[in-house]
Amino acid sequence: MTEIKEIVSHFAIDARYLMAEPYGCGHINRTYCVYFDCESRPPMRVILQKINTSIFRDPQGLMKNILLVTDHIRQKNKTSPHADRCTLTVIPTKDGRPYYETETGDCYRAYVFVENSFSLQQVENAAQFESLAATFGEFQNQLADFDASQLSESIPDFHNTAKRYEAFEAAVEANLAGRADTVAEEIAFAKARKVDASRLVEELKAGNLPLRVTHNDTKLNNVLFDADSGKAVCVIDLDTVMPGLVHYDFGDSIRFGASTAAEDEKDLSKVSMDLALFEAYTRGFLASCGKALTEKEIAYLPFSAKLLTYECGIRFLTDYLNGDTYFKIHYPEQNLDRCRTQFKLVADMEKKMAEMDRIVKRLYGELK
Ligand code: ADP
Ligand code: GN1
Ligand code: MG
Repeated sequence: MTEIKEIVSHFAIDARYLMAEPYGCGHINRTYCVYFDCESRPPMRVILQKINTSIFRDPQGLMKNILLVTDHIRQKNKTSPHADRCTLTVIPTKDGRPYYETETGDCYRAYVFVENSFSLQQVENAAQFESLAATFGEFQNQLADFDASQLSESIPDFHNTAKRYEAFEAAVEANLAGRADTVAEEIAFAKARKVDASRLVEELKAGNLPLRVTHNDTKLNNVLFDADSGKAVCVIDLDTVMPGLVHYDFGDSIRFGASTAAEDEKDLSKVSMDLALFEAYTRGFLASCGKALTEKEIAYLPFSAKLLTYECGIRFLTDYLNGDTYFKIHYPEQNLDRCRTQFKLVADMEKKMAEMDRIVKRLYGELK
């Protein structure tokens, strides 16, 4: 990876380059772990990311958001025992910029590697998931006094499910990859739930739900866990921190983390929403930020799990119909497999919605 060696030479890293390897399981940016010899053992590591600029069209605005948010969170955590590792640290370029742009317009950024931590692709036990929830709830608290007007919208209408639905219908119509006939069942499933798509958007428009500063991509692997305590310590992947509803964060965590199977599992009999995990997440989330939420926000938490799963399902299906231009794929049908797991989860949540409501009500009641 000689190209990587050249790219990292532009960052303010005072150590000798050793090697680089692709890293992590993100669907959007290209992530590398880069090793440096700095006379310490083991070698120092840095996270280098090629920003996906066809998705994030304003890398300058994006990096400004990340610097503002990480500075804010660092201030809040000054006295925490994890102060140095509770948020991302951007490594500037040698000329003091937050990212490096090559002559051909590729944009790279570097982060301090959070050592002695791990990320998970699947929850191993309920305590882990509760800890994830507490950390995202705390993230929400820490941003409560952040001035949202400073943030640029890194992806406009990111969780506007009504617009996501329109994009899905347009993709069916355009049928760019000639695949629409082969996914008639999935298209019908999505269309049958059209009414759900606009529910939260309408409540927001009517002023019934408050706009907050939210993460918007709260999947399990966007948090680092501390290797010693096993607790979630550092929220990462801050590309989509923007004004949003608390439901986007709650719902997306459930979508990914409370599933009994991988996001691209082919055997749908393995896919369901685990109620014990739903309960653990709700407990952790309400304990950390529940008191700051309105009754109406609380009431929509169970629905938000279904909505965010549905939204992600239609996004995967839209991308499959468009010929896989948005999410990174590792084999041709992966977006379709992802869509199917999401829709299986939606159907399962519909069956379990009354129980999810009871869990939220009970845990919220215990808070008061
Ligand atoms: P994407 O936007 O493509 O999802 P992420 O920012 O989530 O990319 O990074 C991908 C993965 O890289 C994460 O899931 C995590 O495993 C790892 N990672 C990212 N930043 C760090 C960091 N600062 N320290 C350690 N690991 C990291
Ligand atoms: C993407 O970047 P990553 O892999 O953490 C996507 C999320 C989806 C998720 C589905 C910027 O998240 O919105 O929910 O894939 N991020 C973006 O797994 O589109
Ligand atoms: Mg990620």
